Amino acid sequence: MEKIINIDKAKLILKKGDITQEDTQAIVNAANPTLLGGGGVDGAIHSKGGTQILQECKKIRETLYPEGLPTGEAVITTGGNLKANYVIHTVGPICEKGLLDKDKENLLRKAYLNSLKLAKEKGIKTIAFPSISTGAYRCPLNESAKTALKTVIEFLKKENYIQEVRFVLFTDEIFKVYAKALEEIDV
Ligand code: AR6
Repeated sequence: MEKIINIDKAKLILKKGDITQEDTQAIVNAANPTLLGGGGVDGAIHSKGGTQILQECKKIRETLYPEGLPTGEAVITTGGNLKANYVIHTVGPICEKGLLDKDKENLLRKAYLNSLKLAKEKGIKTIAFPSISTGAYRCPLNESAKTALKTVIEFLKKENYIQEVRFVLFTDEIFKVYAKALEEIDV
């Protein structure tokens, strides 16, 4: 299951898969403010990536973010034992009532955008994202998919640095929602 479109010179790819297996230069982690791990994609990245990632996250907490990483911000560590060289850790919003209101939408947008900006700063040209905030953080899949895709497409249209962005979606159902959302967006 894969869908590929061109945005100027870059490729935008939707695929079904496990993000810990991706060979992009960076993969993005849907973390929480502690940066110390958790369930879902965060748990999978830490367990497959090994302890080096956690050590670096602890360092970041001690130095840059003693009170935790604020929602919408992003930080980078190496990829440990993963194929990817780097992991970009970001925190999406929590949608308590399953609603993506304007504030939450803006925070979700920031999580994608700050991850892309950080990738560019570090010279990363290929990056893979999971569907941030749509698991444990309970944001609605369809609206979150649209926000995610629009944010990435806008960035790729403005910037020529990043060559490939992959959305790595964990189930058939999530893949289908993203594929439909992409069809509904004016690219
Ligand atoms: N590859 C790709 N996608 C995955 C994988 C994987 N290996 N595993 C799960 N997903 P979630 P959130 C999908 O809950 O909603 C953690 O405990 C999953 O199906 O991982 O941002 C953190 O520590 C869903 O579509 O992240 C935080 O506390 C998507 O990844 C909290 O969860 C996001 O689900 C963050 O919640």
